[in-house]
This record gives sequence, C-alpha cells and structure tokens, in this order.
Amino acid sequence: MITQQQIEFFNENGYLRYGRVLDMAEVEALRTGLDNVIAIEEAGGDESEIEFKYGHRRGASMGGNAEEHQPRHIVQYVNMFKREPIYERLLHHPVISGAACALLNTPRVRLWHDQIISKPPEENRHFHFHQDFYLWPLREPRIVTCWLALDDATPDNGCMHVVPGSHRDPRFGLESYAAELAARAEAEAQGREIKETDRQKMAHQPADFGKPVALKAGECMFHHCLNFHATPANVTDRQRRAHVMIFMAEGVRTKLDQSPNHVLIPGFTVGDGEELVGEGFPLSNPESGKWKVTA
Ligand SMILES: O=C(O)CCC(=O)C(=O)O
Repeated sequence: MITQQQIEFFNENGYLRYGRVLDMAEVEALRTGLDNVIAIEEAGGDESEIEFKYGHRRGASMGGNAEEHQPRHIVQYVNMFKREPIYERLLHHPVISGAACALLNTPRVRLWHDQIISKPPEENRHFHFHQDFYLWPLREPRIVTCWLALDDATPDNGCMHVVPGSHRDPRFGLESYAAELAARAEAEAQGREIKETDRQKMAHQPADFGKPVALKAGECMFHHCLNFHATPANVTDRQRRAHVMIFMAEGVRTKLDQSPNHVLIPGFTVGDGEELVGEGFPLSNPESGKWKVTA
C-alpha cells in the first residue's frame, strides 16, 4: 500500500503525492454527497452542529445582496463525515488510513476534522502559504492531511503547492513559534514594532514559490501539519473541489490557547491538555470493511 521509499520521501519533504485511491464511480458518489449538502445549505442550512455553517455563504439565511450571492461560491464545508454516510465510510478507507498511520508512525489515527474545499470557476481566492498546525488547538504536530481531488487539480485551477522540507525547518518549528509569540507580546507591551519574521514573509510569497502537486480526480496527496502550503486562484472555467481529511496520531492532546476561538472547541468533551477523543473525533478503522460497502 505505501512503500518505505514513500515514507522516507514524506519524512524528508513533508508531503507525498500518493496517487490514485478512488475510481471515478466513487468520486461521483462523493460529488453527489457534496451536492446534497450544498442543497441543504442553499435552503438555509443545517443547524445541528455549530461547524456546519462555517466557511461558506448560506442560501436563504444569508439574505443581503443577491448579486453578491453566488449559489456555487463555495469555500468550505466542515465535517462532511457527520452529514453524508459516504464521507463517514471514507474515513475507514484502508489505503488512506494505512498511509496516514505509516506517515505518522502510529498504529491508529483519529480524525481531527474533514472538509470540502471548493474553488469555483473563474472567481476565487488565493490561499496564502500557511502551516495548518498553528491554526489548531492541538499540542503535538503529529498530524497529517490527506488532500483528495474530486476534480482534476492543476496549477491553473488551484492545485496544492508545497514548500518541500519546510516542516522540519527550525525557523518554522514550535520553538521559534513560541519565541516569536513572546517577542511580539513584549514588543506590544513596550509599544515597539517588531521585524517581520521569515514565517510571516512566507505568507507574501506567490503560490508558485512552492512546488505544484497536480492530481487527477480520485488521486490524493498528503501533507504534514508543519509543511508550508498554498493554493492559487482558480483562473479556469472548471471547478476545483477537494476533500480534505486531517488525521491525528493516537494520543494527540488539546492545547486551547493555540487557537482559542476554533470552531470545533465547543464540541470538545475533554479538557485542556488531555488526549482529544470523543464522538466528534472518530478513530479510523480500516478493518471494519466499511469502505468496501460502496465499492
Ligand atoms: O484546498 C485548498 O485550496 C486549500 C487546502 C489547505 O490549505 C489544506 O488542506 O490545508
């Protein structure tokens, strides 16, 4: 399923272009599941979980300027696994789950969250270079993202771009992050300006500063949570939908002050510094055979 060479490539570079994991019938089934969720959101939205409204405009509930409202101007749909059974089954895909375990060197992985990120045709935003880890209220950077293309993804329609090796560059690691926070707090207290850090400079780089990872629909890539990555605007007339699954190594703990306003914190049933477990953060179980049900 995953070779030692692929694991070594990931450890060295912080990402891995894995390749095909789904056939087109499976991709179509995921697209249909997404369309179901879009229809619900267009009709006003599902209020049963706080994160369902996050990252996109809702239909009727948005009101406002009709011209500004583009029905398919989707950005993000969080926790698809709670909304459509096929996305729940996908968490247990043996190849995806097996690769995530191997890349994190852990016997089992648990979902942090999943999401659809869609760049609609022609009009869209650029995702600047960022490291996911610091956006999350989590303690250990033993987290990997599986980015699964639901449409062919190319540099023109906003495929992933990565900065190889940035996940192990000490300038971008946890110690330097803590030092930067402390320096910023001290400067603020003294009313001083501070110099832009190398980490902050990365956010100004154009996406093509990184290495493009083009994928066909049904193929996936993985990136480490400390790897700098970006996606450029979609300048084509094609959609670019991706499904993103973020897996934690077993044992990853919470760290609330790293991202105190994160949308998923209200769903935590454990305290600060405890292992993140609970219904909202399911273990992947590739042996359940659940994914085969769709095949
Ligand atoms: O899909 C995108 O455009 C951005 C995704 C991303 O930043 C991520 O998966 O961490």
